[in-house]
Amino acid sequence: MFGQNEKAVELDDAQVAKNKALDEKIAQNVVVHKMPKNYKAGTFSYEDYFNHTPSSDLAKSRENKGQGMAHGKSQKTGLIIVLVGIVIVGLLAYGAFAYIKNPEKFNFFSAGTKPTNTNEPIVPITPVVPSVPVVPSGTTTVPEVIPTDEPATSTEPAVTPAAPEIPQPQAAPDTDSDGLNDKEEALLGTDANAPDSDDDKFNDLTELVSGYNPAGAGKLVNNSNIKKYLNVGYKYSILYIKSWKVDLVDKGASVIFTADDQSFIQVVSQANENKQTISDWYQSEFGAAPLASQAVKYNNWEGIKSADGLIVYLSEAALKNIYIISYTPISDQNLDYANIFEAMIRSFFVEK
Ligand SMILES: [Ca+2]
Ligand SMILES: [Ca+2]
Ligand SMILES: [Ca+2]
Repeated sequence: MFGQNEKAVELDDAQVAKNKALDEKIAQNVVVHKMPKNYKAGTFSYEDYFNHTPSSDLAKSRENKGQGMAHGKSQKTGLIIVLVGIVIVGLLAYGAFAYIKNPEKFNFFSAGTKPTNTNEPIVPITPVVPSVPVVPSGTTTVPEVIPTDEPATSTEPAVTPAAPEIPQPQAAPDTDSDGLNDKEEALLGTDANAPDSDDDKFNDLTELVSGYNPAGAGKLVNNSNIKKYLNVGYKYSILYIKSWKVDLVDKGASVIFTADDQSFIQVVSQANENKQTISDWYQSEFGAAPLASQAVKYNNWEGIKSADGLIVYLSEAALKNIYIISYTPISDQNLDYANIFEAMIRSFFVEK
């Protein structure tokens, strides 16, 4: 009975030892042949690895070694990793120190160049359109064909007329000092840098107020920038700047020539009911006789000029109508078209 028991014990021990050896062998075989799937793929994880390990003791023993797969080389590898870590930490510390000491060196964008900010809206580039040069409205080319029979030599007045007593422009400059300011020269097509634009020995202003073309051959009406206005109802004609706007009021009883700057020259016509001379009309109208210096006489009419020079009252020999020609500048200090006003007065003609 005891022997049986002893044998039974021995058998049990032997069986236990055999089973243990088998277990270990199975466990080793499993470890060798059942590597975690992710390890093969190169993305090893401990969690994955232990989940596939059949023996928790084995997993525990490997965990205790600290580096999992490091096995016997773990100490040497750990030392290398520690050394590399120390070097990296040292480099980072040096970099931080260098940045704090001199941050400018770490600005990788050149001075003045703004780094691209992707948060900023993209502004479309506006193409540069070349500006159109401003050409004075009154400037046009002088007629190309100049008649060979220059009327100026034979029909110019033998005596150069004296400079008219007119209000002198105060705003626009007169570059060539010929009496015509630069704005008037632009309107007439004359040379603002030459006192005698057409080189005929007669000064630009002298030609203008004498009824001749200062920009070329012929009379003033031949100037390409000048046009004749004819009023049929009140039977008169007057020259004006072609580019100016012409407005008729009250069936032509008032005609307004407006310049680009909105200054204007106006002709008002009315019946001379009492057939008065212009001097008598002026006295009855204003209560005082005109001064002799105010009297003006051109073509087929006689007139009285206002003291400020901006209005002329006139009547023709037949004393049928009274005509009033006035200049309204944009300001009293800006009589830019005084010479043109004078030229228009002198061009006024009562038609038959
Ligand atoms: Ca001039
Ligand atoms: Ca000139
Ligand atoms: Ca001339």
